[in-house]
Amino acid sequence: MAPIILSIMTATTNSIETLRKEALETLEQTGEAGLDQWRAEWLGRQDGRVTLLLRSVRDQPPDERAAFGAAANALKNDLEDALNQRREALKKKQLETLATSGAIDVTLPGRPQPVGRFHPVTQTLRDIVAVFGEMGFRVAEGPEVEWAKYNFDGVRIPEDHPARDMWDTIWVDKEIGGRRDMLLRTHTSPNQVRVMERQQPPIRVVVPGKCYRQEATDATHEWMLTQVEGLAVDEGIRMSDLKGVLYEFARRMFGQDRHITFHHSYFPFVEPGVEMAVDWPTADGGTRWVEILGAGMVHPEVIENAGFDSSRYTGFAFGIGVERVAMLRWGIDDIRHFYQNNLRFLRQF
Ligand code: FA5
Repeated sequence: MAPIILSIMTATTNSIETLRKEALETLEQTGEAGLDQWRAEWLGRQDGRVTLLLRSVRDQPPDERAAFGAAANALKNDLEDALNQRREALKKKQLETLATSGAIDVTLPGRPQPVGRFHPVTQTLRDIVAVFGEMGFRVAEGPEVEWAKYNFDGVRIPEDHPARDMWDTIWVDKEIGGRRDMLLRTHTSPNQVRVMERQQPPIRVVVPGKCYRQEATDATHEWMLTQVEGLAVDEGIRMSDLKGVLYEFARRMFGQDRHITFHHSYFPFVEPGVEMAVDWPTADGGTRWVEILGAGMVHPEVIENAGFDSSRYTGFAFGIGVERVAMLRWGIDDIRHFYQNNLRFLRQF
């Protein structure tokens, strides 16, 4: 090493060019395995030849120092670039040799990278929420494990009301004194109460989420289902507003040619109550109505319970069955496909 250091100490800009030549020539002859060693010899942090050269700048005569420093720095950068290029070139050559020697069959199809995607029900849920978002509805959320006070009492389904039979409930707690309090929500309607508890009119929200019912499953019924609750409360809200909003939703979701129908229905927390159905093509070429949501004008008592004056404020509410919407959208004939985790089914969406 000693003679090299000596020669560097006395190096001039000219001898920098000599060094460059030597470094590049040896690099050209260095194979993959020797590249690290080449790097250590020329660019090593401690005693690489170019490092020492850079360190010797201060020993140059003052009027040569600037030019010398610049040339030495340029050399360092050039050698780093050359090293990277050499690495790339060697790698490329290696691949080419592998390919032409037959060790790799370049005509084989590549291995597909599996791409994740949203479950069809999640996709539909997001689209529904987006449609209402465009109409000025904000998104709120509520718990899946719910109190009877919100799931039933708050929406006018008292303990002894026959309407409680409408939802066969999955209870979470034990019966205490003939009463149970904690359950898996059977619908998203408890959020009507929860939202009105924390917000003053004007209210315009949608509340998406899972619901659970002790239900015998069939082609259109699951025991776990997804709903999107909608609630609008303000001065002067009328039934025509509800119909207009739901009609617009159906148009945006299913396209212009889909027909919808409203017919009267009973829910204790609305008056009047309706169900909305969409026409669904049947196998024999006809159509039938498929109910996708329940809705109605919020019952004045629910408004009063929330502490609002029902002579001033009116509202509408709806609860959309998301699986049913997804079924209509893609022509799926059995709701049970969604939750059987069959990837051949799920990958289609
Ligand atoms: C309700 O759950 C009411 N909370 C809806 C409502 C909200 C009415 C606000 C008025 C005002 P219903 O049980 O009909 O109503 O369910 C609403 C929708 O959820 C149905 O139209 C249907 O699309 C879907 N649905 C109900 N039960 C099931 C089930 N077992 N499997 C799949 N989807 C279901």
